Amino acid sequence: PEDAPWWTSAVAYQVYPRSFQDSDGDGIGDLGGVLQRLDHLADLGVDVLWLSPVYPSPQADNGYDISDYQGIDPLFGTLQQLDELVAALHGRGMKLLMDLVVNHTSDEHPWFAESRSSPSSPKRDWYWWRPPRAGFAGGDPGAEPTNWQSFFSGPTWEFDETSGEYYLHLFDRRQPDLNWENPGVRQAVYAMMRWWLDRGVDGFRMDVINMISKDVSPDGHLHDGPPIPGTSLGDGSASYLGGPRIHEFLQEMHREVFAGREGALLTVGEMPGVTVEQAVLFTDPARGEVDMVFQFEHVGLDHEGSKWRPVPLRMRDLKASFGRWQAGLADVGWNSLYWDNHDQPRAVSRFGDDSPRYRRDSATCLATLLHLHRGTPYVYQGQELGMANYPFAGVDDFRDVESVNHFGTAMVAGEDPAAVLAAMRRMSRDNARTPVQWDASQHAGFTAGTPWLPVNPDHVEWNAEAQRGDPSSVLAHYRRLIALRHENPVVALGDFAMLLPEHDDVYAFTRTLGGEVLLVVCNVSATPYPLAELLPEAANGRLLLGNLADEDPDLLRPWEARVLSVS
Ligand code: ISL
Repeated sequence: PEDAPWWTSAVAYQVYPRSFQDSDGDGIGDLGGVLQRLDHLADLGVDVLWLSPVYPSPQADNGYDISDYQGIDPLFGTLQQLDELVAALHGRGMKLLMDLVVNHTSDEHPWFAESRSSPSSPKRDWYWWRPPRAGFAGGDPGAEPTNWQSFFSGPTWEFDETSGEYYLHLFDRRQPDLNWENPGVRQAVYAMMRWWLDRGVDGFRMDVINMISKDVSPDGHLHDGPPIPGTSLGDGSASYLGGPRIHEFLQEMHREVFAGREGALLTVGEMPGVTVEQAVLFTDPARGEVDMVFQFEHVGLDHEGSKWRPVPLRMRDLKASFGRWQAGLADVGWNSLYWDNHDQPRAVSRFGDDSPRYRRDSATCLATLLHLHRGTPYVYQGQELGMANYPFAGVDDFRDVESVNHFGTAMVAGEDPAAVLAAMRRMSRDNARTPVQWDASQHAGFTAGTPWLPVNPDHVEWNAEAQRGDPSSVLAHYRRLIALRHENPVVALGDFAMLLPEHDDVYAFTRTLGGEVLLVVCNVSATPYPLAELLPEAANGRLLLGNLADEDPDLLRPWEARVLSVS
């Protein structure tokens, strides 16, 4: 335990700056706002702040479309404020992770402008330009160089009239993919990363980093994917998820950027579709790639094929998935742990029960379940307050490019608008993006102006101010969970063993280190269960942390969670 890296006992907190705190009244959160709210983070006890993008950007995807990697968008503030943030965090013993978005740039990045200007531009090869499919005229349906479907609906190719060629965009058409085959691209990215580290930032959360290597033939050919039923498009993921050179690129980045600075830094690769076998390779310290990855298995269990076809989560599927990740990274590598982020609906609404009766209890139960796993937990802003999904009235209430594009595509395909809206209410990323609820005032203390996305009307009851002094609040429970990880090496490093893998409602496991054993038992339902019958070993346990008052030794109440010392 003494030589375990610092982040094994750390907890990270994600700030989505646009929705965190506005300091200048324009309705959009900013760095000045983050600086004002650092006491909240210090009070929670988190060790790391991951800041979603604040770089200059046309904001087609809320900053995940970057037009200058080495600046701050005036919308969010100044480089000087970023330096102030680094200093203020370091002064409080916290670290700053910047978001690194280098699978693609904005279409307004000067690199892309130059690339687009002419097929003979020296930067032409920095992006993926391809002629129309043989036998098709550019711009015609089906003329795209491959059949791949974009993450944000429609084809991954945009036709450029000027040159008669297409460029690749796995995400929005305003997010052209960089060509990592080109060494000039890679060196430019590494230089930019070194520049941020030299400024004092402590690491990076790397956006869709497992997509940077594409499977391309020596002659430049990219391959069609299997057709997606009901569409004219195909699934290209085999060509870009964990592509042939991904490990080579990450190892090169490590050598060029992190070598000599490793100990103090933290790197986490966001990797949709990553398997546990691949994650072992990505996070094996001996290989020099990244410290941990964000995997997506558990956030894919409650929908079929597409996130827009949600189905209820089955607890045994969650156990099987988390259990495999815990086992797979037990000896080599490391897990990250999360329920939600700026791309996911609110956890209490999705996996818990946000009805008034169980909202607090299910929020604290889910928190306990996650934070007692082995790995580094990430708290998403507002999660520590029990923030819930937003009651969207109609399609005009949505702002997110993914949701807006999806609605448009679904209408063209003749889907039922009411059904499409129902799925969007449950799954839209905008659920996570409403302003943080600081107090009960009109705009929840988020802004003096008009918020860019409305504040959830439930803020009058659910807000930080109301919870701060209340020991039974969701906030206080998060504080205790974070402190427990800091204090107790079993929480940080203990071996994990799943119990009751087939049980529909009770999620239980042990953590063991040396002779010490913790038993964690969480009732993820509104049905009470006889604890002694399910887990006799609980009887002699000493309660370290629970989420409900006055525990009854024999009964595990709805959404009750207990952490017991049983050694
Ligand atoms: O949001 C998703 C679930 O529907 C994913 O498809 C998401 O787009 C994917 O997890 C990648 O996310 C990251 O890259 C995107 C950006 O829109 C997300 O906000 C970011 O977290 C493109 O940069």
